Amino acid sequence: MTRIGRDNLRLDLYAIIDKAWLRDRKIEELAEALLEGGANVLQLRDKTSPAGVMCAEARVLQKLTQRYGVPLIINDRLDVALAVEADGVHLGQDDLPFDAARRIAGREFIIGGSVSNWEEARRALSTELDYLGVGAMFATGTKEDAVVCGPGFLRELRKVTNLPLVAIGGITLENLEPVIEAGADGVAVISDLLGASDVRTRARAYVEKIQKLRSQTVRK
Ligand code: TZP
Ligand code: MG
Repeated sequence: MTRIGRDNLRLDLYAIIDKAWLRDRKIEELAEALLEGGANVLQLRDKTSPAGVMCAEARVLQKLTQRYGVPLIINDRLDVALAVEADGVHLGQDDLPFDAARRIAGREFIIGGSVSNWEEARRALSTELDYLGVGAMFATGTKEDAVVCGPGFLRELRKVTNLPLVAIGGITLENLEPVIEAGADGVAVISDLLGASDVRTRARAYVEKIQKLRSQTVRK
């Protein structure tokens, strides 16, 4: 298995395949559309399936991510991520502590961690993470307990760290600008991608708009 390493991670469009958003589509169809659209990272998020099912889903995705040279990140479950030799894991505040995950997973593994306030961010910045997931940027119906911290928090965080920052929560093609302008290295999106009538075209529009906004943005 060729693993994608921690170096030179490109995070612009961090597409999350949330099992709850599959509807009647196959997971590989969605993944292929996102990858063809130019997604730079694919995350598997499955809050309900047992580990064995999640491993099977991850393996299906892995065939595609390997073909596209894009990292596959598993949400919440380091055991699943290690079992299938995914490229990394994304951990929230209620998952395995970040430093414990690093000890278990080793130096080569990609580990991202969620933060939504300064206390979490300070703690996260004292561990060896590859990126921070920062959010929620805006109100979202996808995660019930999401706390909105907004692009303003990301902007402040940007001033104190060079660690890549991935904005998440309520992001749409229409509200991208303040997020990129605040200094996000990438945007993680579920509903605005998976709810689109044409997922491939929507993903492509994100990639293009992010590049355009970056080229225009003079950080204030
Ligand atoms: N973490 C913070 S907000 C959120 C997660 C997983 C939900 C993101 O989904 P959407 O549909 O892009 O708002
Ligand atoms: Mg989690």
